[in-house]
Amino acid sequence: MTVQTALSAQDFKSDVKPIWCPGCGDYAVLSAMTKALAELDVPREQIAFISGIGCSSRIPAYTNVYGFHGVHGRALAIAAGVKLARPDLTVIVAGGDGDGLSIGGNHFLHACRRNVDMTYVIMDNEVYGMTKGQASPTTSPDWCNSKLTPEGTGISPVEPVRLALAAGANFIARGFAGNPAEVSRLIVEGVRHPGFSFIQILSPCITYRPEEREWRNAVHASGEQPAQSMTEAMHRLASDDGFTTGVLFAGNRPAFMPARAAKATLADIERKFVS
Ligand SMILES: Cc1ncc(C[n+]2csc(CCOP(=O)(O)OP(=O)(O)O)c2C)c(N)n1
Ligand code: SF4
Repeated sequence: MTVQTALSAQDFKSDVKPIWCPGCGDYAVLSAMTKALAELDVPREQIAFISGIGCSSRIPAYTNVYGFHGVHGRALAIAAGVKLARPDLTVIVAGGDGDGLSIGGNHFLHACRRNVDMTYVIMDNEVYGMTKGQASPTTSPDWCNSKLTPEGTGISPVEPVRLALAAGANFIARGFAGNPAEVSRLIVEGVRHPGFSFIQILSPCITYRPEEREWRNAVHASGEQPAQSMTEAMHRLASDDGFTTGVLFAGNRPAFMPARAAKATLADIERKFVS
C-alpha cells in the first residue's frame, strides 16, 4: 500500500460490494465512515479497522484500510492489542449490539475502564440480524419474535450509553443511520478525542425489525454541549429516552498506554515475530 493523504470518501471504499439487505441502516453507516476517514486525513496504511462477527461486522471489508474481521465478541480485545503494539495507528472498531454487548459484553466493560485510545462503533439494531432475528441485549422486553420469543424476552434491555458511562468510557455519543452527516461528524470527533470513544449508532434492521424505520420520527438532537463530568452526564442520561443524538459525554481521563508499549517500534515487533 502506498502512502497517500487527502483522499476522498470514495477512496476509502473497497471494491467489495456490500451484501447487506437493500435498505439496511448499515449502508449509511458505511457511507458516514468513509466520509469520516477522508476528513480525518490519516493515511490509509495508518488505520486499523477491526470487527467481530455479524452483518454490521462486515464493514471493514467494505473499506480500503487495513482490516481484521475477527471472532464474535472479541473485536475490542484484538483492537486493544493492535493499539498497544502500534500506538501510531488510528484504531477503529465496529460491530453489532449482539457482538459487542452479549458475547462481547465483558470486553466492552473492560475496554471502557481501560481507556485505550480507540473508537468503538456499535451499529445497534436491537436484534441479531445475521443469525435471523433473535433478541439481543438491547431488544425491548415486549418485542415478540413469533418463533423464538413469542411473548417477548421479558428482560430489561442494556442501555449502551449508560453502561459505557458507568464503566468509564471517555467519550460517548449516539447517532442515527438516517443522519449520516451527523454520524460522520461523531466518528471524526470520537477518533480525535483521546482514550476510549464509544459511539452507538441506531441502525435499523429492516428485515427482522421493519418497525425500526419509525426511528426516524423518534430521534432528536441533544442541542446541548457535551457533558464534561460524569455526574452531569449521569444526570442527563437518567432522563434520556434512548433517541437523543450527539456527543453526550466528553471526559478528560488520560488514555491508557504503558510506557513499555509506547516505546516499541515496528522493527522491535518484527524482531519478536521472527525470533
Ligand atoms: C462464538 C460464536 N457464537 C455465535 C455465533 C453466531 N453468531 C454470528 S453473528 C451473531 C449475532 C449477530 O448479531 P449482532 O452482533 O447484533 O450483529 P448484526 O448481525 O445484527 O449486525 C451470532 C450469535 C458465532 N459466529 N460465533
Ligand atoms: S439482516 Fe438486518 S442487519 Fe443484516 S443486512 Fe439485513 S437488514 Fe441489515
